[in-house]
Amino acid sequence: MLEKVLIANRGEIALRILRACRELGIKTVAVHSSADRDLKHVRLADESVCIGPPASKDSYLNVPAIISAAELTDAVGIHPGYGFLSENADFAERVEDSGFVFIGPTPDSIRTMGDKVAAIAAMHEAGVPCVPGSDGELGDDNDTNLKIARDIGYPIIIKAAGGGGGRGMRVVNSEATLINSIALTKQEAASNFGNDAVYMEKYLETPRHVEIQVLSDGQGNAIHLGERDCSMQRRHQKVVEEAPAPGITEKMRKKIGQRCVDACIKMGYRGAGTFEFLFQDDEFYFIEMNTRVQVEHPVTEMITGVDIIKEQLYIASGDKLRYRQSDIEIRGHAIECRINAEDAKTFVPSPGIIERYHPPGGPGIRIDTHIYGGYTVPPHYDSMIGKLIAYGNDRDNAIARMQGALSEISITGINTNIDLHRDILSDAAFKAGGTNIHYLEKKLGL
Ligand code: MV4
Repeated sequence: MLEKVLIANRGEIALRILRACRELGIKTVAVHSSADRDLKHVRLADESVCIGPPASKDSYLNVPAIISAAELTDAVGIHPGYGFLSENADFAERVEDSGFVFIGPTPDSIRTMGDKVAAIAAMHEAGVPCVPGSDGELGDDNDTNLKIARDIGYPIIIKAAGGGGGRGMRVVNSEATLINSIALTKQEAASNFGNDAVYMEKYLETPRHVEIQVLSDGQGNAIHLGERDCSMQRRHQKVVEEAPAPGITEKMRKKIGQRCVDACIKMGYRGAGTFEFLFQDDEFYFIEMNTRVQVEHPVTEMITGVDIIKEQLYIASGDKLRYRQSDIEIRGHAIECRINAEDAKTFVPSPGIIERYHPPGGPGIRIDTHIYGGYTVPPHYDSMIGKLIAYGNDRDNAIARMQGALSEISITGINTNIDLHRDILSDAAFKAGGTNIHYLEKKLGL
């Protein structure tokens, strides 16, 4: 096992990684900005290094400072968490070239999945079902592009190869605006991603966002841990996630899961990963692959009993996968509410001092958070301050436990979205299950 791991992240995920390392007897190095000296994991880590001023670009995105901290502390591995440098292939390469273990996929895999055109081509090759669309990047012949769109059928969506996560997309409803929309999307892509490649897909109007969690050792062994439903979102920010996804049968899970596993083996994928799909009319359509651990990984942990961060550490240390597919059983149901420090009406971040924090408890309740009474939420980073996770024997039980936890939890001094979660958990459509990606924005009147 790796002897010492540098945690190149902050907040709840840094604490989550620290706890996994502690269980495995791995020493930890926290790196933090000057605004983050009081983070819980910084106090708990064996060592800590301040890597720069508050702005992310000067600290959590400062590659030389992070590599130097690893050298200074004799760390063996670097865990990037999510966000920041977690899906930066150049960073992964720098980490490996400096003699450290990158706790994640190979730079090659990260690079391929970062290019959405290349990612879709790889999935096609591996037999993962994709959205009907252009076969690769669009060329500059208008007649050809008009024909591609006509064959797919309107509405279509133009997406930037360098985009993802909702950036660089444009829906086109009819032929009249196609050529102009392609040109506009290309221009934006060039300036935002430094890559003007765009592609076209059938626009699915009422899909759910269902994603498959995988673990793969890069030595020919891979498993899937079932799916998560992340459809409850606002402006591409997930708000509530759950596993398993309502209405997905064991047969559907097995089929799509195996496609993802086959793709991992074919690509020589190493590490944890997530295949994102749109799910509509009982069909899965691949859209993107995430090559990092995700915020919502706990719901999968709760229903499988697999500690995803620990498995990332085992894989990074060179171990073969410790589970076979037949070891994985989906049991019960889990729901996660992302707690954000934000204004309830405007969703504008609401940093400041947390006066009091009363965590909820009881059977099946898990809280992944770094906050404590007296902690100051800094204004420089993402507004998510924690995740409340409820596990139950079935979905109704998980909902009941989450509602209980939401009635107990109290965070004072800052504004949070806890009331929004109380609203969602008592919403009739949410209770029925299977709402699509547009549901929350419509409910909020956006
Ligand atoms: C789509 C789509 C409909 N049809 N692709 C948005 C984020 C990025 N991951 C892909 N996205 C979408 N791609 C086709 N062909 C609708 C979305 C989409 C969406 C997807 C998942 C979760 C939330 C979303 C919100 C708006 C649009």
